[in-house]
Amino acid sequence: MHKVAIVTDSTSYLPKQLRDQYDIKMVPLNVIFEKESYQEEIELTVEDFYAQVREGDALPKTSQPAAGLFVELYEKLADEGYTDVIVITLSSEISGTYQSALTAETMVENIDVHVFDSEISCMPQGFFVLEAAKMANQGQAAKVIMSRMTLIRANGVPAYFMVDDLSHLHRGGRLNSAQFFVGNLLQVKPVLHFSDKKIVPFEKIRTRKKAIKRLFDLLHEDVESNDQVTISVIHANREAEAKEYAETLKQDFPNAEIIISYFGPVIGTHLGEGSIGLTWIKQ
Ligand code: MYR
Repeated sequence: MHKVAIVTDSTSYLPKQLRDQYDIKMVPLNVIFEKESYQEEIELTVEDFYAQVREGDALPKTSQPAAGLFVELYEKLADEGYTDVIVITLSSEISGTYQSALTAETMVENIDVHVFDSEISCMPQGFFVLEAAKMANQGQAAKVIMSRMTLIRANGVPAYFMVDDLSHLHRGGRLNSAQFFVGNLLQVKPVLHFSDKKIVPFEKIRTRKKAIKRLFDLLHEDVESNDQVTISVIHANREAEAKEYAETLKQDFPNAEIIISYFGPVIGTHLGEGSIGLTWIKQ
């Protein structure tokens, strides 16, 4: 008889209440201020992170979880009677987290480890995690869950985001097509998305207001007002603004489930405060 555990890294930023509801385990990435390293969500809250960035002189850096952290978790899960563990990570092209989870797989023997590259991050990654957790709770086998996630990934999960200040992404080296922005790095509020596991510009836009409007236009172009869809507004320390967008979405898409999520410390390090994202998945 199989028993499948679902693990996400911290960057899916699934609201804790959802993680508890579906018994989803979480392995944190790290934020490093000066030489001090903090596990996000565990040792560093979102509020403290943005406050510290605003007050401090030095900008933070990030790092993947050590393989040892995954090994500890795999062993604990095996002791608890799990036969399989599915680990869903952020894109392997922007973080070594996927590699850490894979390396750890070679160090354990008493549980079957399946590592899934979401090829994205944040709430779109969270959609994979939620789907996997629901299936695991229904007693589905790991192979079936992995096939389902592979299919969802092949169909694509739309996700677009805008940043207030491109210099964070530029500094962290996570933005492809730097050429696109040469000469006007600070003047544009680009809409970005993922392609081939990497962050690439979608459209160059001049103002924050227009960039956010474009995110919503993209949603309206893809989703009919009566569709059964889950939509997530993702914000970097802009909760009130995100709530307003969620209210509008409730009216525009009466059958939709709306989830407000956030860019936490690790992703916030690379996007900067004020970033807004929109992602959706049809049911
Ligand atoms: C690490 O140090 O391993 C973590 C690196 C994280 C890079 C994050 C880049 C921004 C991702 C934005 C995702 C937006 C999804 C809607």
